[in-house]
This record gives sequence, C-alpha cells and structure tokens, in this order.
Amino acid sequence: MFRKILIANRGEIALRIIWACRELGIKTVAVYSTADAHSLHVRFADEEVCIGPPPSKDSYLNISAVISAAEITDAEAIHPGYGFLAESAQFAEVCRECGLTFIGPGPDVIRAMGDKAAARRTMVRAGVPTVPGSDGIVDDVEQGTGLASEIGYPVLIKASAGGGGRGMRMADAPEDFERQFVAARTEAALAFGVPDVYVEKLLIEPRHIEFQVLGDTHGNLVHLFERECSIQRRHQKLVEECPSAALDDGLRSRMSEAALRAAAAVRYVNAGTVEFLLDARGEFYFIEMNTRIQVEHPVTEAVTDIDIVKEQIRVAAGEPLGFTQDDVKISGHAIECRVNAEDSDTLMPSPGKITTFHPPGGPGIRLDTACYAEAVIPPYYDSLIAKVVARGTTRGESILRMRRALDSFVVEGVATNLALQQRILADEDFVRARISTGFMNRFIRSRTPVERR
Ligand code: MV4
Repeated sequence: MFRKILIANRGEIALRIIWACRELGIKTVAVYSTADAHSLHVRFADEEVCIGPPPSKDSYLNISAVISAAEITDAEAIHPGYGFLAESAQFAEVCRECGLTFIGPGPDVIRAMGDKAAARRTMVRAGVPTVPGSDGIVDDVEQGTGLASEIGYPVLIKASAGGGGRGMRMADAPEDFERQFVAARTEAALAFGVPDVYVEKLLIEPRHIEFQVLGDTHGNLVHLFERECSIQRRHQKLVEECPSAALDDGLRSRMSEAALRAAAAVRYVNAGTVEFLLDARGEFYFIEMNTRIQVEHPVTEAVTDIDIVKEQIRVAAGEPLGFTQDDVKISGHAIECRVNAEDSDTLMPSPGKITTFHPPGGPGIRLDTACYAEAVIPPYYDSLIAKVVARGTTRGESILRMRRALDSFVVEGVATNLALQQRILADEDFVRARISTGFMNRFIRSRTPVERR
C-alpha cells in the first residue's frame, strides 16, 4: 500500500480523499492555489504545497507544478479527484514517466474513452447498444446528410473531444444540417482544438442512467448498480439517486451486463462510470464512459456500503478488489442534492464569504463539504457548497429525510440553490419519479416571474 498520496484537487472531493487515506493509514499532501490558502483540504492534509495563483490553468491544471509538489514531498501516488486533471491522458502519462502512480485507469484507456467517436466504435464492436448514428467521425456535409436521412431527423452533432453535453448541435431537418454541422465543427475546434464531430439520432427526453464500475489489475470487474441523473440544468446535475425507479430487475441486469461489457472492452481498471440514455420505450443506449470518480459517487456508497475512494486507492496499489459481484447488494435508497452557491431563480453563481453555516445532520444524512462559517467560495472554480445525501429504507423515506435536511441547512452570506432544491423535492412529478432530462426545462419554465418573486 502507498505510504503517501498527493491530492491534485480542492474542495469537498479533496477532503473526501483525505478521509479515505486516513482510514487506510496513508499520509496526504494537499496542493492549493493562493485562493485556497484557508481551505479545509489544506488544513486537514499532513502536508501542503502552494502550486500557483487562483486561475486553474496556473495551479490545479498546471501539470509541472503538481508533479513538482509530488516530487518534493516524496509522494508515491496522485489522486486527481474529478474535474481538473482527472481525465487528462497526458497527465496520467507524465505521472507514469515520473514514477508516480496515477489513481485511475491508464493513459491509453483515458484517451480511448475521451475520444467520444472512437468510444462509440469500441462499444459497437463490443456489442454494447449505442444510439443509432455514425460509425466514427463525420468529415463532410454530404456524408453527414446522407447518414442523417438514413437514421431520421432530428439528429445531434456532437464534438468527439467534447462530452458531458459540451459541444452539441441539433439539426431538425436536411436544410438545417449544413449550418449546424459547420457550427459544431467550428465550436469544437475552438473549444477543444479538434474539429471532429459525430452524429447521433436525437432521443426525445430520455433518462440519464449511469452505472458505477470498478476494476482491479487482477482482471476482476464489478458494477455497483446505477445512478439516476436525469435532473440536470445546462448539463450540471442537481439531484442524483440510487436505485432508479425506471429500472426493474430485468432491465437493471441487462444494463449492468452492458456496462460490464463496455468496461471489459477496454480492460478497465479503477473506478469508472458508463453513461446510458434510456428512452420512454425502455431501450437503453451507451453514450459515454467517464474515467474518474464522479461527484455523485456518495449515493452509490450510501446504498452499497462500499467505499469507492478507498477501493480506487487499493486497486491502484495493485491489491485485488475486496469483494465480488455477489457481495454487492443495494440496501434502501439514497438521494443526493448538490447545494451550490448560485441563485435559486437566476441560477447565477454567487461567490463570496459564507457568514453563517449550520450543516444538516441526523439519521440517514451524509454531508460532503469543505465549507464552514467564514469560508470563502472563490469565483475561479465550481460553486459547489455541499452534497447532501439522504438515505432511507424506501425512496419515500429518503425524500422525506432530504426535505428535512434541506430545511435545516442554513447558509448565509452567499445566494444558494437550496430553495430550488426544495421545489424539486416537493414537485409532484419528482415524487412520482416521473422524471427525464426534460424535467428541469419544464420545471423552470412552468414558474412565472411573479411566483419566483
Ligand atoms: C443525447 C441526448 C439525446 N439524444 N444524445 C447531454 C450530456 C451528454 N453526456 C449527452 N447528452 C445528451 N445526449 C442523443 N443521441 C440528450 C442529451 C441531453 C442530456 C443527457 C443527459 C442528461 C441531461 C441532458 C440534457 C440535455 C440533453
């Protein structure tokens, strides 16, 4: 096992990784930008290294600064958390060249799944259902319109280097295709440095269902069931739950089998997430695989009692998984609400100093946060204040616990989306689990400015 790990991240996920290291008896090194000098991840790590000024590109994204910090502190491994360098194949490669263990899959796997068009091809060949669409990238308008007519409009044109909803354009009809195709390529070149796009049939208001997988270096691969992540706004997830009310045992086992086949196709090692869209007819399709720990991993931990971050560290150290597929059972139900420093109505970010911070607690509540009274939410990074996770015996009980927890969560000094989360938890369609990726649009639009005050 590792003696010392450097955590190349900040905020609640850096703290989450520190707690896992503590329980494993591993020393920790925090890195921080000057904006985070007073952050809790810095206070709770055994050592800390300042790696630069506030902008991410000069600190948390600065590969040489992070590697230097690992070298001067004699760390053996680096946990990247989520975001920042977590899905940088180049960073994973540099770690390897410097004799540091990157806690995640190898650079080849990160690259293979980061190229979304190539990932689609890999999954088609592995027999994993994908959305009807192109076999790899589409180079020219003629090829694109030909394909789009075959699969039928509307279609989505997606950036191959994108993912998570970044760089998508819809074409409604043939006369729309060229304009959207050119726009998608231009935006992709600008945003990702690569113009490549691929085409998929647009599914109407699907559900977003993802499967957590874990692989070790001994060839063991397991899944930890699904997360329902359909409640999103501008591709930012707001509420996640496990299990999904949309899956019965038959569909769950077919989807988990597809998730394992997807991971096995690239000999996946460490924690990963296989994303599917599920349409109203109950058909599911692979869309992307994420090669990192995800923000919403606690809902899976709450119902499986498996510490995913500890398992990530164990398998990165070459140990076999501590359990088999048969050992993994869902017990009860869990919901996560992301509490952000953003206005409930305008959804505008609201960085600043937190003046009052009364965290929720009590039976069935887990709070993942790096905030405290007097903490500052800097404007440079994401606006996550806390993840509130409610576990209950049933979905109904976790909803009741979540409402109670949100009620008792007091954050002053910055605007928060707590009121929006309360409205979602009180929504009749949400309570009846009638949700899809269209939920938030309808939800926001259905409120008049007067109601919103
Ligand atoms: C889609 C889709 C409909 N059809 N692909 C957005 C995030 C990225 N991972 C994929 N996304 C979508 N891909 C096809 N062929 C709809 C979305 C989508 C979406 C997906 C999951 C959760 C929320 C979403 C919101 C809008 C669009």
